[in-house]
Amino acid sequence: MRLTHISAAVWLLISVGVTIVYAAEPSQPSPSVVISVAEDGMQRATITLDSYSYSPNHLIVETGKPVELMLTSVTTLIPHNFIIKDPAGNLSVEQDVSAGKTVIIRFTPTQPGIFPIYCDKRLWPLPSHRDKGMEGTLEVR
Ligand SMILES: [Cu+2]
Repeated sequence: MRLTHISAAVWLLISVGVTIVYAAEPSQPSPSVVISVAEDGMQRATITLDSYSYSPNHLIVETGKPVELMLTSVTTLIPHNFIIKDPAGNLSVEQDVSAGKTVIIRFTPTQPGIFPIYCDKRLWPLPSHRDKGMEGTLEVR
């Protein structure tokens, strides 16, 4: 490789790196995911739990079909949970996820609607994880 090629490659790497950092930096857009229905009828997705976020954090599913979520914590110390509470009582999910652990949960949404997802852990007197941005949305269509 000639020197010009090398410097071009370095320049490319640097500009790609800068682009990625820039894109990830300001006001993180909430990634939304339409969860597809597998052949067995299950709507499967993997959610990464970090301090203090779910990724993706906007899940779109179909009514009346089972949902299977693999909740994967990538934290080394801080425990989190995954809560979905429908005020009307049609949907109630509450799952603890210890640091670094993976848990699979299953539920079937029976009513369309938009339901908040959140982590209610907190280290008193600090704000709850939800207040620090650990929240999302389950959209049942
Ligand atoms: Cu949390």
